[in-house]
Amino acid sequence: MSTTTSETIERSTKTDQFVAPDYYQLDELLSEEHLLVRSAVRDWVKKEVSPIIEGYAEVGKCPLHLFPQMGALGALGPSLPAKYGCGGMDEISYGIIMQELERGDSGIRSMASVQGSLVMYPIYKYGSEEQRMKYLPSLAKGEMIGCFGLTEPNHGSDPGSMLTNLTEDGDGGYILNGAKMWITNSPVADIAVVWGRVKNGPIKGVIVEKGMEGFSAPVIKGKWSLRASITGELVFENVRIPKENVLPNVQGLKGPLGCLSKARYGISWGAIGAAMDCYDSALRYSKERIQFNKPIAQFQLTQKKLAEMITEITKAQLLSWRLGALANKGKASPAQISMAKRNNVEMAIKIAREARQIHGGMGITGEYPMMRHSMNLESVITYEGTHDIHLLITGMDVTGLNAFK
Ligand code: TGC
Ligand code: FAD
Repeated sequence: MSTTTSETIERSTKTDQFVAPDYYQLDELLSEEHLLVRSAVRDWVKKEVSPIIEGYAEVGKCPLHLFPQMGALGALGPSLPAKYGCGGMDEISYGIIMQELERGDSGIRSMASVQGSLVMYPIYKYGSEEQRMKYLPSLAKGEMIGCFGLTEPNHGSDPGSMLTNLTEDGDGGYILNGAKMWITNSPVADIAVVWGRVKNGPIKGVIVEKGMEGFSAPVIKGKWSLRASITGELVFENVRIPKENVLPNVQGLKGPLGCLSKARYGISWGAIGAAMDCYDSALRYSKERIQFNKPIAQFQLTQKKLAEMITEITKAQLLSWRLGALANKGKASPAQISMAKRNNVEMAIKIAREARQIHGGMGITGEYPMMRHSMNLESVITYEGTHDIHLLITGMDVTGLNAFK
């Protein structure tokens, strides 16, 4: 694993004063375990993420040294079984972890959600016992980094038309050719879970390992969003995939889409974290900032902004909590997950913008988190299915008519 040293980025001495809003006393709906998990991750974010994140985002570096720390916290694959070194937690705990990580930064949540939901989950769900035992414990500890390759240069919203292909190689293995685009963590990943179409056959998943001949993962530069997360391509030129690296227990697009359901659920919680951070900063700033001899919080227009923010955050919290309760019973449908991802990310992006306005000119600086969250959320509203794709999934669910075909 390549690393970016934390020494190169100065730690901020500013105290993270975040206080989470809980307007409807939703903490009463959480168990002791949920509260403990939340407090552990919140404290860690205050101590290890808040002091460095603006610095990393500014220079466009990924704080890879946080991977093993997230592993130690149990934030990587938290709801997978303890047998594989994971937390065995429920879906609400998983959501809370994503909320707290994204309160720090969407890029940090991305590191954890790709690792847990898009790499560890498919290996657990679709892999053999040998594959689980080989990869999951190291991934859970953050000693190994994984990435997920579905999107291609010419096939984003429509992954079913993918060109990446697998040609049978006689002994149950394949020869992999093609390219994937916009892949979180790919340049630093030790393994990639990659989806390709078997020639004249179904889509299958394979585990590609760093160093396999014909495999490269160039970085994508010039991002103004998720600057503390590393994104790249995956390029396969006649890469030989042995049988033991083929995921045996799934075929078809439902394989990768099943992983996306898990990750989108986490994002619905994560976006609440980003929104809470912006709201909290705006509330504090508006009570401290004096104009016309009054705190700006005393002006009706500021109160309207803050009142609308807390209303939307509260609605999103209720939506994700209920989704989590359904997920715990195995009853959260993909369309319900789409609704929550879409609603909560849009809610967060709007709040980041309004909170920025409340901070006036100061709001455009890295002294406050809104611009960073705002820019990050431009990716979050696009990846894991765009805002409009999720709208069409809801539309399809309620009408029974498919706008994609
Ligand atoms: P369609 O015919 O509707 O479905 C094919 C099969 O899949 C099943 N299915 C699902 N299963 C589980 N979860 C879901 N969410 C599912 N959605 C569909 C479906 O039942 C069917 O099963 P079967 O047994 O009949 O074969 O497929 P389609 O080709 O018409 O596409 C539908 C559409 C457009 C909704 C889908 O392709 C889609 O969701 N597109 C968006 C693509 C996307 O979200 N890409 C994300 C890439 S990964 C990423 O962005 C990571 S960011 C990471 C980070 O940093 O956090
Ligand atoms: P397109 O599909 O080309 O969409 C362009 C526009 O057309 C969008 O507004 C879309 O809503 C609209 N559109 C498309 N189809 C329709 C339709 N039927 N009706 C109406 N409007 C439509 N992918 C991975 O596989 N793994 C990763 O780890 C990963 N990480 C990412 C990290 C970042 C920072 C980003 C930005 C993306 C990442 N992605 C990843 C890719 C991401 O999932 C795609 O960008 C996303 O699915 C959209 O695909 P696209 O960019 O090709 O846009």
